[in-house]
Amino acid sequence: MSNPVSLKTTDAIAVIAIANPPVNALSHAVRAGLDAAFAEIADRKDLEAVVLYGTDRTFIAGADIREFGKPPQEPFLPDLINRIEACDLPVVAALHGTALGGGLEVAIGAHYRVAVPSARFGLPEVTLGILPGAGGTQRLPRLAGVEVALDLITSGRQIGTEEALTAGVLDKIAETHDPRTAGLAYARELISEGAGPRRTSESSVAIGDVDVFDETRRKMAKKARGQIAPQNCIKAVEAAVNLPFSEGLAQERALFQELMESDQRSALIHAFFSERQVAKVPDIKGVQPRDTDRIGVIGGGTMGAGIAVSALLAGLDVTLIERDAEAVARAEKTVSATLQGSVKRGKLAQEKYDAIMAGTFRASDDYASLAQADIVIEAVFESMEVKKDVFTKLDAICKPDAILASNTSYLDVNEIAAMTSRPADVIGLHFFSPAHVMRLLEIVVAGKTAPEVTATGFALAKRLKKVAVRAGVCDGFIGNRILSHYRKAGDGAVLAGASPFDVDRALTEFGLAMGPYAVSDLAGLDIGWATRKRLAPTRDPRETYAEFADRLCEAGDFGRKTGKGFYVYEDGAQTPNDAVLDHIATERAAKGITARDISDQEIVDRYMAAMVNEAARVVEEGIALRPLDVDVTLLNGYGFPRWRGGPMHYADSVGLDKILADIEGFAAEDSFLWQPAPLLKRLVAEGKTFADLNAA
Ligand code: TC6
Repeated sequence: MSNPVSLKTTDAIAVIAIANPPVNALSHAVRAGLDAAFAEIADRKDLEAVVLYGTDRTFIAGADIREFGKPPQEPFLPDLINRIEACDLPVVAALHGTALGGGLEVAIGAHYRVAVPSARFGLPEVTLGILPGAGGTQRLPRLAGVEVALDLITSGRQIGTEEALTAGVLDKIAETHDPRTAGLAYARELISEGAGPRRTSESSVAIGDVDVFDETRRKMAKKARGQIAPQNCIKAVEAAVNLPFSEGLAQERALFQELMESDQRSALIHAFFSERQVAKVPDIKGVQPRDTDRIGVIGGGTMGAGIAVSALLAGLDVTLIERDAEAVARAEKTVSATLQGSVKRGKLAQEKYDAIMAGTFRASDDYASLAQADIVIEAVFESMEVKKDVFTKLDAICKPDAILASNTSYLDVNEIAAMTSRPADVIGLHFFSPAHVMRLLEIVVAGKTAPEVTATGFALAKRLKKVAVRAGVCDGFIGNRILSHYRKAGDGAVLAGASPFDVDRALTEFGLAMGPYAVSDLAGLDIGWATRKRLAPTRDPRETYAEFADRLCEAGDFGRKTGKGFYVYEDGAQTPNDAVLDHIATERAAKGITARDISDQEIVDRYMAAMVNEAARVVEEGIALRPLDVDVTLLNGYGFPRWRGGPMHYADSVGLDKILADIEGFAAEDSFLWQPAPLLKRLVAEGKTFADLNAA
């Protein structure tokens, strides 16, 4: 393999270029190339400075994550960075694109940093379950102070050039957009000033408030509940304050190694790669998407307005349709208020907001204004009759190659497509509420959807900065279908003896963002009730139907929106609604169930076994392409803890044989709910994992 690192000389300046596409990750070859380049520089007498830059689209986006878990190969990154810092000539890192993780650590191991105006910086290791283990936790506090270092290292957030300059991470923002030109100009300036090496490791650490460590520990214990990486990050920065540099480095190494060996690290890296893998869909490989510049949205409720805002924030032209002038005015108000919220949070410039409201956004009650739309997304009431009416109108009005999409979360997209004269142009685009915030988009491919239309769905998702997952048609697609199954397992645990509050507690302790009953309250209990009523005629008589949620609905208690559901919402507080326990006791008596103690572990085991079992069916039926597509869906739309990697990764980590044994055990109580999925049985029999299917 050719050397990805080249060394050339220009005006007594050694110019080192890194060319390891796509993101110049610090693979073994890059580390070896850099090591050799600095060894050569140390032997030469004709040089006055060194410039280090990345070719193509970025500086260095970090260590090569694909090498994690493999036997480490010398030169190790911390040693390489020490060698760069030890160089006797001034070393300039010239930055563009994203200098992330090990890439930023290389940059702060250099003596000076210049960046093109659009460059971005960050230490995202914590999001992968590790810490900046190549001196980053020791050098950043010395450069930028403890507060800034703790913030950047524990959040993993990226900053731009202005913030980096203020923080002391950067010395200069170049006027040029070419990193090599910027680096050479700065090196010449340093040479003319007679500037020598400036080693960060030799400077002291500035600390403003000594309580900052405890405060950050408390903050992260709440914000990153259950995660070990943020806590180790804090300990490492603390070592920068309390220990000399070399001892701090050793401490950083030990804390880094501990994280490298953790399950959380492998789960988070699985999530990282899976989120990129989901876009690799075989039937659209190489297929050109259609235009998505002009979007139509039908319906200005929470979902429709959220979709409109998401598209507007991505710079697209949006026409929103509502049924009459009054509804149009209401929708306009919702969109405007949401966008203003983005302005307030600094996510949208005021001028951009003004431009959107004056030009790229319009609301109307006239379907004819959608005649030129490239794609129309319907987000009206979840009723087949209403949807059919909308699609019939769209079919008559939209231009020939326009894509007609439904945001339905359960309904049959084939049936919707059949209403039109162009079923190949019809697709499901299932957004999650609030649509301008939630990252997940299920792309529901119906029987006749053309590959070009599916490819356009993925292209649109990319423009909206969403993670798109391909789903097949079934009741609830990937996410909601699995959800309805594990919700039944939650209800089963309640009928057997747990309370809904026990279930919520056990699952939030496991790491879910919210427990299932608190989520139902948030979504509105009437939504699930409507679905249950819709499915009642087709319900299998062998199914144990839990009725206690229906009792709440019958009393008009729909959750947060009515102030009462599984919980009571009063004066900003959420407390258990004891009436629920009476309903449950009555139901148990009617069903002849004697309540028993259910441990938190059993609640988690039931919930996870049900989730994994239905997910296995979803994969086997081709509703999800691979187990990883299920993981990405649950991680981005259903609050599953990222540091557990998704249900399928979790199942692999505890062992599929354990999941199967749990299912078989629970079947003694309810043999209808707990039928093992054939795929799960087969994998266990063959000694295989879901990861094996991902790799196939
Ligand atoms: C670290 O540095 C630790 C240091 C301490 C050591 C002691 N390695 O995201 P994209 C691949 S930890 C290997 O689609 P974008 C990615 O899988 C690291 N591969 O592009 C994809 O491959 P595919 C800290 C990587 O323009 C392709 O590159 N750094 C790496 O939307 C394109 O990626 C990070 O956490 C990597 N480090 O975004 C940064 N990075 O085409 C992680 C990317 O085969 N990376 N790939 O699917 C990112 O955040 C983004 O990739 C990006 C570019 C912002 C650099």
